[in-house]
Amino acid sequence: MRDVTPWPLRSADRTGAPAAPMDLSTLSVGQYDFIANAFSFGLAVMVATTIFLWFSRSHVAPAYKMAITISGLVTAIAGYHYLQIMLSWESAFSVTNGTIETTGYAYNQAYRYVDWLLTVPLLLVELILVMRLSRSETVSKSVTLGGAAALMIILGYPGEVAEGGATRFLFWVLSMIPFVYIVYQLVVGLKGSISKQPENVRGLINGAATLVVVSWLFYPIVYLFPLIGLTGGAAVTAVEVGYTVADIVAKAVFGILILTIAMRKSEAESNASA
Ligand SMILES: *C/C=C(C)/C=C/C=C(C)/C=C/C1=C(C)CCCC1(C)C
Repeated sequence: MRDVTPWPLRSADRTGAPAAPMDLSTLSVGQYDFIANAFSFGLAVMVATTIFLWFSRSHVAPAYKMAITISGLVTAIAGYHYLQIMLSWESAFSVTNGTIETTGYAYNQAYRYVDWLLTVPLLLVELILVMRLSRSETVSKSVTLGGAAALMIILGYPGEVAEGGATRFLFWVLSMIPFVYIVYQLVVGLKGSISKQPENVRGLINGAATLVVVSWLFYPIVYLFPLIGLTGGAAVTAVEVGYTVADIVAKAVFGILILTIAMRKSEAESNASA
């Protein structure tokens, strides 16, 4: 019979193969706790940011309310998934008398990917909305950038759950194609639109586009950790904590930056009309 145990729980002795690079059975209690704490911190940040962003909607002009609603929606979706990730992590292990064992329940990587599939296009929409471009430009940029973002996540998943390093690398390469397209659009494609932004926010909008590029760059690098010599518990810790830190920067810090831009533009526009 084919072994259908999801990737993280396959261990060397059950498959007869050498330990997979991200074998969860080699995790120490300390690494398990550290990762659990990182997830808990991620959850707290996402919940707090959602509340803060949604309450701050009243401080921006009507034209920017949708951008703030969506920023809070992104952290709300992420908060929900961090709760699920935390629960899945806890049920995948049992710790007794200072020793750790896998329980047989799979730690579910799909929560992260479903989260990204929803939130990554929305993050780009946040940026596009706060720029307040023409209606047709808003729609076309949202569709092309959002579509490329979704494709990038879909192409990454098969490699994330694959056991072999070769498959992981192949899907890394495929997913990098839409990734490079998005980076190009943010660095070069938005230049014209950014130069038309009011002077007091041009720097901030450039900063937001740069924050997207830099924080998103984390993900394909973290994904490669198991392929560049990190193995076992160290690889699992680097990947899980790495993604969590990147999520906090890309969603919460970015959301606050979008709010700041929206507040400045609202203020400038009300001064101009007064
Ligand atoms: C809030 C979550 C965010 C901003 C997630 C972003 C994720 C990426 C930019 C992922 C990119 C990947 C590649 C470019 C190649 C390898 C596979 C991925 C999915 C990790």
